[in-house]
Amino acid sequence: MKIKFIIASILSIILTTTAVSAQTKSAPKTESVKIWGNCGMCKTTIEKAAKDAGATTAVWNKTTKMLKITYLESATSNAKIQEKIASVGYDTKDLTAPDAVYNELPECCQYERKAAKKKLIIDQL
Ligand SMILES: [Cu+2]
Repeated sequence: MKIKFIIASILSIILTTTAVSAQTKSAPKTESVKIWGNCGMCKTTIEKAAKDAGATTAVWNKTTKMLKITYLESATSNAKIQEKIASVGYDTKDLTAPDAVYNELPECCQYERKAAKKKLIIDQL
């Protein structure tokens, strides 16, 4: 009787541990990444691009320029999401959007670019 109880206890511990580790593996990852942009329209485009790249949630803050993303590692990655955002015209922490795409953005969305900022610093030296 006692042995049965011990076996049952051990089994339930193993099952719980397995369930927890499986949950950790499939748990969504939350990260913040800087995306250059201007206005509410930029916000819509950036968030849509992130979701198109597989993010489950994407919220861009116009003031801080930080994009908060959650995603499943089995579905996408931070790099893939940044690639998609850069491809629609927005500079990201690791990537610079193609000039041709940036130039096609509506006038209100022509934000001060990451590269332009760097150049400005060099010009001032
Ligand atoms: Cu905009």
